[in-house]
Amino acid sequence: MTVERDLRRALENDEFELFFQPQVNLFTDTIIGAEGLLRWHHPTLGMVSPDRFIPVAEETGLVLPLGRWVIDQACRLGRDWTADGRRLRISVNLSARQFHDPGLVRQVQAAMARWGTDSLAFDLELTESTVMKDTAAAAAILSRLKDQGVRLSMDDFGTGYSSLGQLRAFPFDMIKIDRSFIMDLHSGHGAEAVVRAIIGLAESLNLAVIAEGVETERQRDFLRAEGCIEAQGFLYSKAVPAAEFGRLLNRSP
Ligand code: G
Ligand code: G
Ligand code: MN
Ligand code: NA
Repeated sequence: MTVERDLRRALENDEFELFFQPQVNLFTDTIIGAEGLLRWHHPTLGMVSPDRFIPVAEETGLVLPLGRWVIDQACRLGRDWTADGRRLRISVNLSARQFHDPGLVRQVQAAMARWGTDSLAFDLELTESTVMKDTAAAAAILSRLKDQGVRLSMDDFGTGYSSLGQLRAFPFDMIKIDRSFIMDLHSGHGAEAVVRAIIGLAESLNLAVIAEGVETERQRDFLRAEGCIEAQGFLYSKAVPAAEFGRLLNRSP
């Protein structure tokens, strides 16, 4: 398969780029953070979506060196963006294989020690299925990450099977409401009740909450009315190259 063969060389050839999607305060429109999202500029196929190559990278183990590059890149750029004391949260996605890699904690620690600033909050996004695979091991890794000062977000929340009890047992800081629920708002599928319940759950567990995939003003207005403070989605911005994110940041209130 060409993707697998080409992936092996892509890191050396510098074909990856980390894009950033702004995360904003719904009430002030201030940029409070960004999610790093990988892009692969393939020499002949053009832009290849992570949906296509992350599963292959996961399968082959190439996600480990790739993930190390992502973490280092995110921290390095995060340092640049917070050099003036501006507070910012930079998140990256972790796959299951990366999460269970014994070198993860030290690697994150090294990147933060090398690039960290007092104003930078470095955040890791994990899905429910990643942490539910082996809950005892997951809890141990999560608490070691927390000890390093890493923030932890549960990605795609609402699509998996984690029990509320488990959610409470893990040291997450934030819930990311899956974009399928935001997409279904105002479509007669009852997503309003689900979104309201997740916001209430986050509040009662003392977790931050962010709505993903916000595309319309109507969705934004609903989230504001429900007291959701943070959002991410095409209404604000798609994922953009680092230089462009830097410009958005400079223009942000
Ligand atoms: O931005 P977008 O549509 O292209 O991302 C598609 C999927 O790829 C998302 O589920 C996202 O979490 C995942 N993804 C993007 N970047 C990374 C990354 O750096 N590491 C991992 N493990 N997943 C990523
Ligand atoms: O799985 P994860 O939540 O990490 O993936 C984020 C994905 O969501 C990326 O592929 C990103 O490009 C995509 N995304 C971000 N905002 C929106 C949006 O407003 N609408 C849609 N359809 N996709 C979005
Ligand atoms: Mn994510
Ligand atoms: Na998500």
